[in-house]
Amino acid sequence: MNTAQTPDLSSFWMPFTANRHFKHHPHLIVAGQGAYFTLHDGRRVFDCLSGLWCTPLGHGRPEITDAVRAQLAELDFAPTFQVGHPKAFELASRIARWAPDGLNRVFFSNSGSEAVDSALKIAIAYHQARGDARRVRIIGRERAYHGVGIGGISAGGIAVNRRTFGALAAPFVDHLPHTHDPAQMRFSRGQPAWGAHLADVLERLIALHDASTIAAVIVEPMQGSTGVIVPPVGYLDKLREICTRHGILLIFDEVITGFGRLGANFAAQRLNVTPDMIVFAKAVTNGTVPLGGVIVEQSIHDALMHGPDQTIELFHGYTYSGHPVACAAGLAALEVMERERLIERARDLAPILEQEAHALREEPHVADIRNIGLAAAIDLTPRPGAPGARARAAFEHGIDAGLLLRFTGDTLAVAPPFISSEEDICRMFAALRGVLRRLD
Ligand code: PXG
Repeated sequence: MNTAQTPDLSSFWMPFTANRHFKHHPHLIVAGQGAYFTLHDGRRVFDCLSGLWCTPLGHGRPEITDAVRAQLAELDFAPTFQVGHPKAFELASRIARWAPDGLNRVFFSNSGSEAVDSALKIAIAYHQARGDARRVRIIGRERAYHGVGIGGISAGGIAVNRRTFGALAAPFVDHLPHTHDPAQMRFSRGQPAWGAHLADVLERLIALHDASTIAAVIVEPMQGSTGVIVPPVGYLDKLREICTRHGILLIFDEVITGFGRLGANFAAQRLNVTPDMIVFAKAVTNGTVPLGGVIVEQSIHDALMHGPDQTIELFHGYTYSGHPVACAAGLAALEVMERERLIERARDLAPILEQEAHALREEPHVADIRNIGLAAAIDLTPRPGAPGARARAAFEHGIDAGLLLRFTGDTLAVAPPFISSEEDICRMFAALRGVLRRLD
């Protein structure tokens, strides 16, 4: 790196980062255009994970830049407590049009974590409003990532995210087993055939806790952060059926899958299972301005609209819920996605990604490959006694090979921008093949 231009790195405490390692071996991203980032030393790298699943339209979209600039000039901030501004209503209506039928009320937050907490609160408030105040328990799932709010780490199932903060976690929570069993599904293409029966564990949790204590089940339709764990055929349908039978709300956390990643607006539509709420963030603004939210089925919303009409129905909200600049960015991003038919494009690119990903099967250290939509993960066998070291080495070699890869544990994940060309995707996997061959 060109140290003459390096800023002082000491003050920024970086999130989910090995800070000391980074500060000794920094990689700074200084520009982004299309599907590529430019690093501090001038090298260009392909953005293999669309930022952190945020930028399906690629970087530097002039339509979003123009919309944000115009919004800042016209109305840079306006409160949404007891007053409103048009863009928040327009974006909510647009998101409702993208969502499955019946899910048409939108609560805004600034991040996925806040959106998860909002959804859990809405679930509990809904049952309370119906006189079911005992329904406070939340069922999450092992290996789930629902962000880092107290609700998210409680329902989440990633042990390291919970370990230190156990004392803060919500008390009334239980977890379904995750669905990943390599012995049954190694090298699956798309949804594994095995595993629907794991949804039956929900019946056991209901027998244990009693349905009358359970407010909601929250799952990512495809578990992204933990390495593209694809739902078995029939699994989500079963969860839906069991929840409906027991009056339990089903929440899909679509922070990663929302807005096209699986080749449909939401995973709910791609997988043909309709939840009661959808949590979203990330791609709604193409990652440009923080924004998240919850799309709520109308009757859940309506159940809370009671009492005199001057009553505040839900004691919950953020200063920046429906921030005008975020909403302008969201409207512009969704407009581009519609106009350029980018979700269809993601769907068309998916078989190429599948074929290219699975073609790496015989490469050194590859233990498993999984994919769905425009996302894939490659598990590497860990170096003995050094978990994570091999994937970190792949990340470093990746930069030399022109790839910004995402690694977590010994898993590499790719989820390229929808604007990628077929050639971009083939080049990414060719470079990745070279990276795998260089690993020791
Ligand atoms: N739910 C899900 C399903 C997520 O994937 C969040 C909630 C939290 O969103 P915020 O905006 O609060 O970070 C997420 C975030 C990765 C990666 O490498 C994934 C996320 C964040 C950072 C990295 O897969 N997902």
